[in-house]
Amino acid sequence: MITLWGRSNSHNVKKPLWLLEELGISYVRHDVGGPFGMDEVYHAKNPNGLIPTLEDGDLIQWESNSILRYLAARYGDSSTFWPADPAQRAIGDKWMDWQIGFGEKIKGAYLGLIRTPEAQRDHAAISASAEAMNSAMQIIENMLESSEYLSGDALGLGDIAMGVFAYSYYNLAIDRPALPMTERWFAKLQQRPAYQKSVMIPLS
Ligand SMILES: N[C@@H](CCC(=O)N[C@@H](CS)C(=O)NCC(=O)O)C(=O)O
Repeated sequence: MITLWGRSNSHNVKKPLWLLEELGISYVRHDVGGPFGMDEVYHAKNPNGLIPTLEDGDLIQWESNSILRYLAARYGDSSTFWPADPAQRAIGDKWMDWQIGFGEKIKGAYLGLIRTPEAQRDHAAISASAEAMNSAMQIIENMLESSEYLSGDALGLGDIAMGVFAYSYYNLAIDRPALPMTERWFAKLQQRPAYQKSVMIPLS
């Protein structure tokens, strides 16, 4: 049985949760991090003191994108989440690394608007974060003009990593430019039961 450690409202936990749901794998999840804290047993599994951590038999894996790669390689279908052709796999793979930069850009707006009382908000930091995200999303928009998904013709790991952040981007009270291709992609993600279950929860 696979065990996933981490609170369900974390972007980085949502990624493996979504993939586990897409793959139809049985798993148990334990709340760790944020208000749930982390004990010594958890720190022994993940010396970074961060979530998520995945346990599968003797394997203890951390770093959310590395967890995605492991799950896809072990349980995925070579025609979808883990393409056999390295060049095909590389298309989605780069978006997983690109997403790490986006994760930094979203922090100002996410923490400011979701986790900070209104009176204490740093509006300059929120605006700078929104502006940085809007510029980055234009790069996604350009990619999606010639591709159905970030990973190519089908949903792949690049879409999982960025799709989690797209949900937050579209649910934060910020000004956004029109991005028709990105909105089409986001609409397709929202139709997936696995995305609905693991990603589409109120931001907290
Ligand atoms: N690079 C790591 C980053 C993990 C990370 O920053 N996790 C955050 C939540 S998204 C965390 O553990 N925060 C502390 C906490 O929740 O207590 C990954 O992708 O797994």
